[in-house]
Amino acid sequence: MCGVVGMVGSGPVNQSLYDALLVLQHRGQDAAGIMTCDHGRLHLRKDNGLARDVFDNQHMINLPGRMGVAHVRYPTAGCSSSAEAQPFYVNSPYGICLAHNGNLTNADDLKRDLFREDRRHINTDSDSEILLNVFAHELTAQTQNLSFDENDVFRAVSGVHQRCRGGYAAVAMIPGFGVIAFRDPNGIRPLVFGVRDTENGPEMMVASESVALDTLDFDRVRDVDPGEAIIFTEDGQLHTRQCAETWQRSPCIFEFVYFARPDSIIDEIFVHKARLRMGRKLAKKIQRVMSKGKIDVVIPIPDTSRTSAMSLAHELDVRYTEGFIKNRYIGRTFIMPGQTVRKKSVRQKLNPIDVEFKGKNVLLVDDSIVRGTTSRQIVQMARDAGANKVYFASAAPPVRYPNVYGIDMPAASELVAHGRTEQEVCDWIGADGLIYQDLEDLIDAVGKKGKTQVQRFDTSVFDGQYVTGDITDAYLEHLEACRNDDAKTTRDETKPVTVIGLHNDR
Ligand code: PIN
Repeated sequence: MCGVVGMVGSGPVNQSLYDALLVLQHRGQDAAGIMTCDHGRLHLRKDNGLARDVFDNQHMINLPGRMGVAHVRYPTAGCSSSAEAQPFYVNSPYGICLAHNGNLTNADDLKRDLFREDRRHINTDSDSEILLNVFAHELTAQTQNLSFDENDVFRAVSGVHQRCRGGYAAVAMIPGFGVIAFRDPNGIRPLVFGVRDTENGPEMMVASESVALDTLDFDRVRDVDPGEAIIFTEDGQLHTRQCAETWQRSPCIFEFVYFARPDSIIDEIFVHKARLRMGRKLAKKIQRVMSKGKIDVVIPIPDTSRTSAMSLAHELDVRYTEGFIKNRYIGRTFIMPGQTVRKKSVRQKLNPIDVEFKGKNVLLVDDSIVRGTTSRQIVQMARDAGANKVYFASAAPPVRYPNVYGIDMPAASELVAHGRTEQEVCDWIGADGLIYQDLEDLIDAVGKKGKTQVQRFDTSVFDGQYVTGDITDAYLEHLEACRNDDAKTTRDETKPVTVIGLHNDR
């Protein structure tokens, strides 16, 4: 998952972009980048690491200008070298830079077409570079001479929609023109924009999550519609247009389960409230499947699940307490010569408060169970702390299928619920009972039909139904081969930092 921001200001935008990245940091901790434009000259700083480590005072001084785009990365497609940090830049036409959240599901075909038909070289494994080049090519195709305007840009975005498949929320910038933002025709990844008044005039910002607008005192105007493009021109005009022939609002439901900050609003749905409703729905299920009085205390697994665990406990009328303390300061793992890296244990991140477990029947609540490895260790920690019975509740249904739209999830074979029944997962994590949210309840909790503008959620990780309709078994097999742990290890060990030269897959 990644976070994107774009801004046109009435003064320098570097500080606001940086501040926005800090509140979007939960969307990606792997790399950060800011590109600004000052008097037609682009300035870039990007590197691997957290935003607070990537930018120092001198970098900020070197990012002048009244418009810019920024990005925090969580690797999905491609790898995690600093050369693949974003924004990306291409010099023709006009000079365009772009930052992207999502994943293109036809990236291989696009890459081949870009080379064979458009004569464009892609120098990384990142699908964001592909998206940028498709956009650049489409803009070239729209413009006959030096001048261009927003109509050309909107037509270029239409061209992107016709060629690209998958999930994408992108921000781009063209020197002397402005900032452009667009969202895929299914609106899988979030994108929202707002305005703020300053003594020097109005400013406009577009970001992955509304929390970035809130904390910087922008008034949220609305979500960018699926398929829509918006333009903030350098001189402060706003242009919007629907660029897709057909579109539907079908956001990824996992944003609500876990990824988005609870204080964000996505497609007019308050994430915090959606999580409260998840807890209430789950409580109702627990009442249906478990006899009363079996649970003494509800304990959340920090942090995301707190909201739903709280409403769940309230609905069950069972005591809620914190039982695990999370260490906020997880340090680096130092690699000593001749030693292999030991994965940090869950125990180093979470420590139980024994008195809350001793002799009690506890219900642990988490937002989801993905690999199950953490859940298993936590169940054991609860037992070691003296719990009598350890029940486990997941605010999301079993995750059985991989995500193809930009959430960095393991290969299907590494998902604990893939090919296992709920009872088998329960046995695997070692719990005395496991209660999963039903998918219908999750959908109702996030956005009941008719009560929101959402036509359909992307629930593919739970039911294998991919909203773009283009996901074949062959694609999933390819993904399995790229994503499983063995493949990752080999790739990380053999991959050069910068990829130069021709690729074989053309
Ligand atoms: C972690 C949120 N959440 C915890 C992410 C663990 C799955 N895991 C998904 C549960 S936090 S496992 O709240 O943001 O800190 O099933 O893969 O073991």
